[in-house]
Amino acid sequence: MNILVLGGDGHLGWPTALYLSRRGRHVGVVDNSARRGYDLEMGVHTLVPIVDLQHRVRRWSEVSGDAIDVFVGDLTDAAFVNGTLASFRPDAVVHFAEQRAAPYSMIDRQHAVYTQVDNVVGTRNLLYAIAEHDRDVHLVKLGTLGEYGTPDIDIEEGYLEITHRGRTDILAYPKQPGSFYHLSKVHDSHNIMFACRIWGIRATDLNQGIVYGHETEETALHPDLATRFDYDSVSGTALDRFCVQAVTGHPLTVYGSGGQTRGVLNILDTPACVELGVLHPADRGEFRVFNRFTGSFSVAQLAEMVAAGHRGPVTIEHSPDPRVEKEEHYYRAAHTELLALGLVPHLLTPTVVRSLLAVCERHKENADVDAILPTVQWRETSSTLATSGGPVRGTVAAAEVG
Ligand code: USQ
Repeated sequence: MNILVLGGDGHLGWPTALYLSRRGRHVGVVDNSARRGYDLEMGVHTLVPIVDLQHRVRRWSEVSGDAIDVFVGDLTDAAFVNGTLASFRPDAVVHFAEQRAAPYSMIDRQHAVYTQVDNVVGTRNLLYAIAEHDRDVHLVKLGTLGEYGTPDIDIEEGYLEITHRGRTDILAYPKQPGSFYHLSKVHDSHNIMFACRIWGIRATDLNQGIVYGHETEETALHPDLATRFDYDSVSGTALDRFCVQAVTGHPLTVYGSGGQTRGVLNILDTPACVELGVLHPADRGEFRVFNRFTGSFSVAQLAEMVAAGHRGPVTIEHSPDPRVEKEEHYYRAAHTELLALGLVPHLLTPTVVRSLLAVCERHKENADVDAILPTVQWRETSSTLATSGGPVRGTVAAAEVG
């Protein structure tokens, strides 16, 4: 089976590529190094060092004996997308290649536009390429649980049965996303659903919660196979950030009351969910949505778990929330489809938090505590970061991957 992993140099794309390769799939990785470019732009870096894509792939081939094909290019370049599909001939395309940090998309107008153009145009080029190349190709797309927001009713998997004035239909679940990034995923969902309907292509949207953790069986085989670990205020997510804050003696940065509740997922379950989606493809014309998370926690609970798991003293600090979001709310989201396909989840336990703290402890000399406090304010229409010059499309791809 040929599987093309778009964004295969990123935090989750890389471990997914290795996981699929180790299980005998022929894997191709597409990337333009945009993720590495955001670090350069923001002046931050991954806690755990990573080597460049070509070195990673060569190391994987030595360690496993399996080759991974590399395609360097940008999904907003339609000719590149068409050419890559024609030459690799995938059975499935796994699409991680999007700007995925909510704070990055809220820096200013330029970053909001970049995020939405990059994500939405890239995905639309991909839909056209699949429709023109081979409509049997199964698109497995990384969506987000954040598309739904935090409604005061249960969240379903993609669709909701609605009865209105005596008539009933099953419609796309209402969306109330919380950032221009999350909105870009909503726009993608609409485009994919439409493409499935008009061209009869097949797609699975994996609406993923917040991923925590760092190592997978494959990335642990050699230090050069490590994936990135973000802890800065733009790209780091709550639990990973709290662990780095604890080991560096920084107070844990809970925004507002900390009652914001989210679905979370162990990094070990990310590639497993992707593989389940690939092995059980959607039907032709079907746009299928799976909610991908294995437990839900409030931000305050995550902070308390880190404080309890760390050997030294930890302070939890509640600062005004830089985002516009409900700080206390109802949250219950369905997530049965992947379990029904056979997912055996790795749950968030005190042992898992301690192992995450141990990774942070090992690499804490790399941590830059100046990168921890939030700099992006949702209520403002620009910020001091706007002087950074903006996203650096293309330049890093040439320097680091070429
Ligand atoms: N938060 C804090 N303190 C921090 C960082 C975050 O209290 O230091 C809070 C935020 O205000 C928010 C919650 O923690 O209420 C989650 O924020 P996050 O930065 O951990 O995650 P988020 O911005 O929601 O985005 C992440 C990924 C994104 C993915 C999403 C899934 O970056 O790609 O789509 O999780 S979900 O949250 O379900 O939308």
